[in-house]
Amino acid sequence: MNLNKELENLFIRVVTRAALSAYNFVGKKDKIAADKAAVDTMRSELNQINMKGKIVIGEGELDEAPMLYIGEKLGTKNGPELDIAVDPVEGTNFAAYNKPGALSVIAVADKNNLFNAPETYMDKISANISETNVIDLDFSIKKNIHNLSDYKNKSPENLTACILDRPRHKKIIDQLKDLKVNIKLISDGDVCGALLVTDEKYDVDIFLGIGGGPEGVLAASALDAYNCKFQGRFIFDTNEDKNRAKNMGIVDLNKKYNLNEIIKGDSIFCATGITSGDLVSGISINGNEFTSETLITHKSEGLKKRLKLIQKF
Ligand code: VTB
Repeated sequence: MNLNKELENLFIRVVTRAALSAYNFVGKKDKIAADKAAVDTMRSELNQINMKGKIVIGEGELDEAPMLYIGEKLGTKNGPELDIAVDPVEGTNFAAYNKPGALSVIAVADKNNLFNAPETYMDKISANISETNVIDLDFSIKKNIHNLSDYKNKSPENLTACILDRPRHKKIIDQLKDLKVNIKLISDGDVCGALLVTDEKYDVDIFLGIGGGPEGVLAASALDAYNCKFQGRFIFDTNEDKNRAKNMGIVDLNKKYNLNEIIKGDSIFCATGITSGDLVSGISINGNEFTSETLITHKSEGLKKRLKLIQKF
């Protein structure tokens, strides 16, 4: 097993430092600058880790951000071969406009254990359930809600669904309303949205809808540690998307992926708050020290915790 306890601290440091770099651009109305700051810091921090790391989920193409690109090799080359998924600033709008919920996120697994996903949209569903066939991307909204209602022994009026506030979700939202399900609309940040099912304190029973594919893979790695269910199906609209997917080895473009086809074996997931949100608090600065909060999961260790750190610059 390659993912030892020592690596936890190293990856916490990567996202903590990336969040601190992005924090300098909070409220400056410049998404690209915030992203670039986090990307540059992530790259230099990752390069100091004793590993043969490869980015399998990067960012960039969709919003032309400065990127840690898919296939990029990182680390000192002395150490385990690892697959790395990053979203240096998840919720660049949140950071740029000083809104709650901007995160710096990373997920790491052994080589070939993390899905190599193209930069495209993904239809997603997640819930905190242990049985199969309760929720499914191929079920109607009505069936998913009724199954969930039976499973949780809660009437639909007492269920809450989280979904990105987008015109493309109008039909789903209308169906949820008809079923009298409570709706938590989020403007961005669906890594966090998908993870709100993990703990009853967030009062979210199901996460649904179409968001970024990379964000889906990142969320899946944390949901695995929480033993939650997740399914995703990539959406390839253009021929360019389809060709890119084929070049990445995706044969069946309509395939529905279950969680353990996206992330296998052990994994570490870390998300540090840039601005405070539902999952974690953001960076705060006091003199020559800064405080950060990171949600960390490590599947094989059964680790799921929030870690507050006060560090010198
Ligand atoms: C989501 C969300 C991101 O993009 O994936 C969303 O997690 C989906 O894309 O924070 P659209 O905005 O195009 O609908 C973000 O909101 C921004 O990357």
